[in-house]
Amino acid sequence: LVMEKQARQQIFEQAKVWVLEAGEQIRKRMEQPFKVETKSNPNDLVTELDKDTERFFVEKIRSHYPEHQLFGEEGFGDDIQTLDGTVWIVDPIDGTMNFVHQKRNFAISIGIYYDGIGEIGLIYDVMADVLYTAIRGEGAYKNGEPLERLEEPQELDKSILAINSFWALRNKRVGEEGIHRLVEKVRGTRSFGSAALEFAFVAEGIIDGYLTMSLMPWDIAAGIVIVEEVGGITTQANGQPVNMLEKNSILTSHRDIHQEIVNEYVELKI
Ligand code: 2AM
Ligand code: CA
Ligand code: CA
Ligand code: CA
Repeated sequence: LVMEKQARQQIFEQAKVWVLEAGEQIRKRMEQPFKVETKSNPNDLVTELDKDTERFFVEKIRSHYPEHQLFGEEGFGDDIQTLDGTVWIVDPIDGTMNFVHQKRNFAISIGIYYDGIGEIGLIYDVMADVLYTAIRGEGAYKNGEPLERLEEPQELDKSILAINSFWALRNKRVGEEGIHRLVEKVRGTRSFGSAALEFAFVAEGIIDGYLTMSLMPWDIAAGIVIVEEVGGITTQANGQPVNMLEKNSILTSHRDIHQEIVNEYVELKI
């Protein structure tokens, strides 16, 4: 069964209205002081705006689409066991550290899945006021303008790769030697601090790939749909399919460099 097209379009239009409204709220409220707390460790930040933004989506979805579920980072949604039916996978603020320290470079990320298939993706760069969107099979857009498919051939030594600092650490989960060779091989590396925006930038073709060792479903749900719509590929870092109910390592990239990174450079140790 697939999602009915007209219903899907209606859900997309509604989600777009809500994400823009949530973004406007964040921009207003961040001018006042807000409370910052820590979660799993002193660098794992959460603010009252993360929580309130997720609550905003929970309330909207429960009142407009009571049969839909919401799976969100801050836990105000549903306790999801399966991806049956329509599930909104929501990260209310992706890049909370950027939000707190930089007051920019963060996004709202919403993936809408139907029976496990990504149907809709929205990534809203709140301070830049740039909205990346995609509906499965209908292409990807940036502020309503179509994104070009990633059709130009791409080579690894001419690629910019987004990668976070795990490769500089003695990370037990990934072979250092391969990552060192990869960093030497590519034209340059970047680290934006928002997984959702890193996916959006891959889709836009302004970076060629994003490699990271540990992301949750809400970090990637929207991005996967958007990257797929321009012909990019997303898998776990070892090339295995992503599991949208669990933590994953991630490689999302232009088609031409994906297999080479997996085969020649990434050695997962778990
Ligand atoms: P977050 O800001 O929504 O928590 C930072 O490199 C990226 O990794 C962000 O997209 C961030 O999402 C995500 N991330 C996932 N788990 C994290 C954690 N435990 N601590 C910090 N960032 C995390
Ligand atoms: Ca977080
Ligand atoms: Ca996130
Ligand atoms: Ca978040």
